[in-house]
Amino acid sequence: MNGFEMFSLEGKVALVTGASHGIGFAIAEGLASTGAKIVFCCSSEGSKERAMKAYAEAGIDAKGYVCDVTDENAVNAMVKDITETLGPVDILVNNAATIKRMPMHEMPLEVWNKIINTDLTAQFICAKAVLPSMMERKSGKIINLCSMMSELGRETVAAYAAAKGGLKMLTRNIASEYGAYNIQCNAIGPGYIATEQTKAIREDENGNPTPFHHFIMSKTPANRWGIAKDLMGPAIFLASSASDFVNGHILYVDGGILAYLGKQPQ
Ligand code: GCO
Repeated sequence: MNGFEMFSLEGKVALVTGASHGIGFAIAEGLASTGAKIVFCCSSEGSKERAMKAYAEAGIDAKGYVCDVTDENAVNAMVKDITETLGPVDILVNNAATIKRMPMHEMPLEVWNKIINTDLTAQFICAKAVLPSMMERKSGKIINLCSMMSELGRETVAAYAAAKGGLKMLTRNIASEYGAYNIQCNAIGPGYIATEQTKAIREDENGNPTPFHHFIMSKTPANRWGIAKDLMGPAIFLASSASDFVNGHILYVDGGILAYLGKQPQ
């Protein structure tokens, strides 16, 4: 197998959750560019329609579902339909997630539960739905989207950090439990990426950089926010045979944040 063949996803079915926009969309674009058939799901008809347009504009023939990934029956029905129409899922990218920033001592239990459900339990549900067929076929790739918050805490993101830290261990556990079936489960841990999700912490209401923006700059050796496309290469690697002996790894794509103490005050 040469280098190009190693990274090829020709003939593979990739399910990317929450891939109507942002990081999920960029990852789907990356996987499609190396030959994968893209299936995505999102939470409403409206975002599915907008996404279908965006995929068509990018020249990608994607199949979209509206699916609540925290609902096991809905996920199982979607996976069944994908299997019957396109074939079994070869690559699962657990990307869908949510965040709510507020002090923990003010966080209603419902908010905590919603974040844990969406950012941790849904990933269990989706992986569980695709594992039996991957085990039978002795082949499969599961990629979880972790975060800086899988390693570090900060004010206002208690539930998100707890879920993303849990997802890191779920990644290692899936790798441990199913590695013998030639299933690789790894994670991508994006650093601070300029997406809709981070808009509120990047810009004030007039579009000017926030103090948090300057803080992130001082923490990022690359001296810039990431862009969603920075995740494409790492996703292709973890979805392809190039990573067949890489298992339980968290690949941080953070411009160096986790290696750096931070810029000294001038
Ligand atoms: C925050 C959150 C997220 C980040 C991300 C960092 O600091 O508010 O952690 O907004 O996007 O997950 O990896």
